[in-house]
Amino acid sequence: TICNIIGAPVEDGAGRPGCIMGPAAYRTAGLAQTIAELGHTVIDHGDVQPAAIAPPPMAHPNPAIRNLPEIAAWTTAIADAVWRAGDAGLTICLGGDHSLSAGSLAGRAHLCAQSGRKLFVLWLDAHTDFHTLDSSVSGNLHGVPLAYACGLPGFSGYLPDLQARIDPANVCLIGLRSVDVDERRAIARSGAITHDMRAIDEYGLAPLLRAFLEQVAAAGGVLHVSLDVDFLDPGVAPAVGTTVPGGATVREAHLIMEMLCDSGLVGSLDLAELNPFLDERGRTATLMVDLVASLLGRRVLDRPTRGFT
Ligand code: DIR
Ligand code: MN
Ligand code: MN
Ligand code: MN
Repeated sequence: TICNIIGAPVEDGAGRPGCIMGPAAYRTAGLAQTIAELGHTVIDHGDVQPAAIAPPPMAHPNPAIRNLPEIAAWTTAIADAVWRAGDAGLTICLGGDHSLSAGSLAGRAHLCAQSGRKLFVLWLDAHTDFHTLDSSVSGNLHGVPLAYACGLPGFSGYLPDLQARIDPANVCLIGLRSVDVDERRAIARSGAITHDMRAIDEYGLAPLLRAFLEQVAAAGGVLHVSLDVDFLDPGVAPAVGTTVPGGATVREAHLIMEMLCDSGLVGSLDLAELNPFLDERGRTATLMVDLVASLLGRRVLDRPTRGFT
């Protein structure tokens, strides 16, 4: 498999600095070597450069909103890089805060609209990131990318217009444990599939994920996976600005990655929100690289798989 790596060192969408160092931390943790050792071809496209921000900055009626022109420039640049990488193999975006996914989802949706393949999204996050510019309370734009990519109202004129939007019915969110009031209403109304931590505790991850993967396969779809570091429990993944207790375990996260690999359905992956400044000796970056290895076929014992062979 050809693995396209795209660095997206955006940090303007997060509440504090540090995500700018994310791509460098993944490279330092040996991401490319790890993927190559599994027998794949790595193409590292380097880091995306946003175009210069055109003054005057666009003002938004919600006074909380921060860094909107910056995120607009990043969204355009990341969408373009993802689109140019094409839809062969696997494209991995190294964040950068989760606002990077506004661009990666827009780029993937554009590719799928051109190829006629149906795009599905697996959102692994403590949060829904389903705010609009009007509903955001924090004003941090890492809270809006999924709503933007699904075409919710109010983004036009502020973030780039979408070539194609994602159908919320094709989105599955897993790991939820911090959802703001307006997001909760909007995600319920959208028709997206939502599994909070309680659902994982009650049923286990495997049946929840299996049902969604069967839906993707039945539709002949391709899957975009967006992995926020805070999906994981802060005890094992401390390097993120918005830790929420009670997250996924190391084994749960590996199980997801192995099942995704076995499905053969994944076309793209975001690694979002890593803040290496908050880490202890790179342990979070190292765990994330190990999870990518499980997605790309690393196994304890031989098992049959349909993906990334
Ligand atoms: C919160 C936190 N809902 C916000 N969102 C985060 O800022 O809108 N998403 N951290 O990953
Ligand atoms: Mn997120
Ligand atoms: Mn999150
Ligand atoms: Mn949020």
